[in-house]
Amino acid sequence: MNEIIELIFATNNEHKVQEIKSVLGNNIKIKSLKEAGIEIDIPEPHHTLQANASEKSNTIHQLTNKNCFSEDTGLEVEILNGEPGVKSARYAENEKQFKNNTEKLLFNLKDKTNRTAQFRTVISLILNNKEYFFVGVCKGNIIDEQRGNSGFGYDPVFMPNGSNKTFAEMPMEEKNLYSHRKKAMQQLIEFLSQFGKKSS
Ligand code: ITT
Repeated sequence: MNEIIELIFATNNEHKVQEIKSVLGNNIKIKSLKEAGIEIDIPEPHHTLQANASEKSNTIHQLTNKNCFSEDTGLEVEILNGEPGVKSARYAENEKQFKNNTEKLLFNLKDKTNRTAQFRTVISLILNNKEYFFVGVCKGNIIDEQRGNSGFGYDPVFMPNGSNKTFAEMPMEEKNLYSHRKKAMQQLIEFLSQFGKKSS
């Protein structure tokens, strides 16, 4: 891929923006919604990560007519039948009992021995008016307390397989060695590099 591809990243989550920017090569330039001057809260009304990712990228594409992508991520906990999953961002919404999503998760896993979980990221890319999907998974376990201050969301309770640290105890470069988001993004980068070769 020789030419630089510019993409709008349809997210309002600054942590995601930082993580995605940390894995890009020189040939892809990304603008967050904020950097593109777009103020919008895109609803996520669907029952799958793929449909929500598609909603976000299509909304921004219709608004800008530019190449763009979005991602939707869920934490899928085995013993909770895949919850919080697609509801990860809103898990503790309207529940006064919990300070945040992570507290509710720890409560629901109290006394449970099966702590198996995975993060799953689905990216929707709209390039030259066509949509493409990429998926990245990171398997691990939910520990029984919060550890670390880095990252965001459920990072303080998620320990990826192969490490004895939670994501929140890792600098971003270390999280990237395991991360669902990085894996999905790597596929997008590879796709764009092949796309660049075909179109040149
Ligand atoms: P956008 O829709 O604007 O991209 P969001 O924060 O609403 O941002 P999601 O709908 O994908 O993002 O919500 C997923 C939630 O799952 C998110 O709010 C976090 O709480 C959590 N989450 C996603 N990726 C995570 C990660 O890498 N580590 C920890 N928690 C994560």
